[in-house]
Amino acid sequence: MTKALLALMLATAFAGIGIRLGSAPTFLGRNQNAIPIASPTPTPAAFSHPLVFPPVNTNGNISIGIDEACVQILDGPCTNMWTYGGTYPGLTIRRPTGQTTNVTFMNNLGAAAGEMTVHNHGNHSSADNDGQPETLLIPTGGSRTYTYNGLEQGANQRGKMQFYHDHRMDVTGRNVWMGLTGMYVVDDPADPATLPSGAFDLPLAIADRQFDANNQIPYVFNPDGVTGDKILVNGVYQPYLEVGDRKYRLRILNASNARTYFLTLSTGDPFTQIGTESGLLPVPVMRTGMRIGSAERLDVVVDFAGKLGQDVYLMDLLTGMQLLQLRVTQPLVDDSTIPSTLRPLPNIGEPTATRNWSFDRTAGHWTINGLRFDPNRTDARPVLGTTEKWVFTNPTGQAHTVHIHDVSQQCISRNGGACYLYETMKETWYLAPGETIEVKLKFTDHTGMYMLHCHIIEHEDDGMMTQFEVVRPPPAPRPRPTARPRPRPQP
Ligand SMILES: [Cu+2]
Repeated sequence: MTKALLALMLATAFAGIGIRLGSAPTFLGRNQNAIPIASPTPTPAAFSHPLVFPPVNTNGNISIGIDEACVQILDGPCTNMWTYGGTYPGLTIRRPTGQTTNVTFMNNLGAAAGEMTVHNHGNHSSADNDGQPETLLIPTGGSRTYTYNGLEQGANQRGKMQFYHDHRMDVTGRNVWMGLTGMYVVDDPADPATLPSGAFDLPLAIADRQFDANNQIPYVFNPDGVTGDKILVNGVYQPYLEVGDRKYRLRILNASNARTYFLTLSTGDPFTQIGTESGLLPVPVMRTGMRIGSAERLDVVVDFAGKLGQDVYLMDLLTGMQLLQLRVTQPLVDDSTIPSTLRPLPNIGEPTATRNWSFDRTAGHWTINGLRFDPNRTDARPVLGTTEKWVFTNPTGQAHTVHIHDVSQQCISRNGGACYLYETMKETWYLAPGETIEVKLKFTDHTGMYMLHCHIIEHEDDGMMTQFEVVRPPPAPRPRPTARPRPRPQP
């Protein structure tokens, strides 16, 4: 029997539809990130708190304070966090594509937190607005405005769910753990209008935390990844949501520092995956289980038709935990449909150069091609306007999530064979031990420095990051002047 099947049987045995459990079943998963479940802290009764959504701002000019706030997560004392605007997750930015957005962040944290930098993950930002880890920082007591023009190669950026988070060199793990994460939805009129929208379009950030006896979340760096035994959805532990008997679009972000999930529905029903972190897929893909590594996104539709009166659980198979209870309480008319074709991939041409990136373990540290991050070293200088093939390998015993800044990438092959149907275009790739993935990417619009790293954030902070600089093409050689006949002396 496979481990996954065993976990599935255990999970479904405790998570039958319509059964509300007094407390969540907890199983020690076999994944490398799992830790024993021991909870000295007051814990809300399972599914006693409603799912909440962070405030949404749709304006072209947005100001966000990087503020300390005490956030009510568990019962008992509130949890001191570092936040974008006072909530966890932070303020959700929701903007139409093709429109310029200016976001000003004010660093109101104490001096001990240090300078901050904000990366709009998945956005096609100019280098200066990409949240550089060691330059263009937001000083304590100061502010910085990031400008996103919403364009890519002369057209609108594709609709998708991005997210923004801290990216400061060496301490990104601490800063994200303390709460510096927010969602960022780009709406695109070129996407099918019949997909579930409005109140039926729900962004969900899943993230784990370890709480102490006072409900605080002290961060203890562990280069193998920092995890916790409480899995939160939009900052709530085991929330419930009342839904209607119709289709819903769930935009799922793994906002955890390190933990991987394997998501299922307690009913065994499939998700219809319509998109990735880089926008809609060419065609929808039905999936009964979905692995999601740190920083990956899954854009899915779930249909609750015929489930009126039932409770459906969003499950994590790796821990056996129920993450979210969906109570199907309202009869609703469903006018949404999922078209059989969604969005074709953009044509980015064929690669003219190949680069190899090995996500390594070297001298006790996480490295790329054997080297730890050094802001004074640049490992690639691709030329603006060209397409390259990048090959990622993982010779280590741990999984990595490979994240490339600047532009999305299209999958060429996985392990020498076909790519999964649901990973046509992405910017964060799950690379299990021993795996190889080939992608192609075209460097458009912006020159300058961009990051390439593992998004298991402690791997990144330990050194599994490098940078590449998109450069202008070399000037074309000047045409040689054609030799002209010498004037002949007149007789
Ligand atoms: Cu890694």
